Amino acid sequence: MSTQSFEFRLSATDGNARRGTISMPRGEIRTPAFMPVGTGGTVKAMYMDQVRDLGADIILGNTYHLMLRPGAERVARLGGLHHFARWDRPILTDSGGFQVMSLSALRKITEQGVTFQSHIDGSRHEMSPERSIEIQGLLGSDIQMQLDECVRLPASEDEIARAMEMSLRWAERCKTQFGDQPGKAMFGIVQGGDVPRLREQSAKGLADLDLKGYAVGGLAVGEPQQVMLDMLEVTCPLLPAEKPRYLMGVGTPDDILKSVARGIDMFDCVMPTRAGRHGLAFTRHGKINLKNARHAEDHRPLDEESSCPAARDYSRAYLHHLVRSNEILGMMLITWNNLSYYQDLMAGIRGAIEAGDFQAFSAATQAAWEAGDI
Ligand code: PRF
Repeated sequence: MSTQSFEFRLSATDGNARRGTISMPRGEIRTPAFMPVGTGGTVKAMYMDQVRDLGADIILGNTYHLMLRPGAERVARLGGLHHFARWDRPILTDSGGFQVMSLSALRKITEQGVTFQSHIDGSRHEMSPERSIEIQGLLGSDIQMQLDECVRLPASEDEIARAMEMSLRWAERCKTQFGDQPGKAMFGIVQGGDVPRLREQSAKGLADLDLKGYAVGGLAVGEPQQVMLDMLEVTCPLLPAEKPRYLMGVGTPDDILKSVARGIDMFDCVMPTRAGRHGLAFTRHGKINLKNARHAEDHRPLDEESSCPAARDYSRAYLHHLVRSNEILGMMLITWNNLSYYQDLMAGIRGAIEAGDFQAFSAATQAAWEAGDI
């Protein structure tokens, strides 16, 4: 059932793990959810129908890429991102700041916003918090992210504090710009690096803004996994329990299990799609690097018990051959397998939380990777 408004309902909890549903006009999002990354209006090497059939309820798009090419106003004239890319369910867009810092040249951040040079043609651009929200509106995004500043770790406490405080002020400006849009949502982003005190300050400051959802940013940016998990333990209890929590840009299947255990509801990551284009397959029995010569005459499929044809119907020898020959089909099949694995993992997690045995599910899933029976 879809609704005219944005609603989040928790249906089960197991420890700190949560099973919920976001309802919005374009559809429901079952949480914990994994959002395939569709940076430039495509989940690379996948048809949208396949993405949906694997069980994805929502995909992610990027303000940064789409504003540069084909341009936000052009996407709007073409009917919005949903129509343009043929995906009619919810889309979440990242705000652009993170991609500016990782991809563009000559970037500068001031209180007003970011200025940068395109990584595509060197053209100069400016993006304020207000313009980021305006662009996300032109794209037709259902869940929009505030503009923030993410500091790579390690960094000094002063730098982390300055970026976190500015991100908090930008959250307010984004909230004002976003205004009241009942069927859509604007999420704030917690920053604060690896400093618990700053994470607390950020989470409390954003909670006071009463936003529709909260992301945890600034993690998986160079720190050990344990630091990320510690920061989640500090942050999640300070976020309103009745709002969804999204861990940005994370992660491996192991990161996802451990973050769900600490109260995270939503994830996105290029891992399954990017790894798929580089010959790395995720399976119930661990990762398989199909470039490796040991697969050259292996008749077995990736996983004969998978519901995904890519995992079931093609031999490892054939996939190895495709990868070695740099064939497009190799990227397509392994990406398909990987997103299938991720969506099945999320379905397993949701079922386990409902059944109240998330811990056992998590332990069994990890034990199967480690048995390495591949
Ligand atoms: N902020 C934004 N997008 C992001 C991040 C962030 O901190 C991260 C960090 N893991 C990934 N994507 N806006």
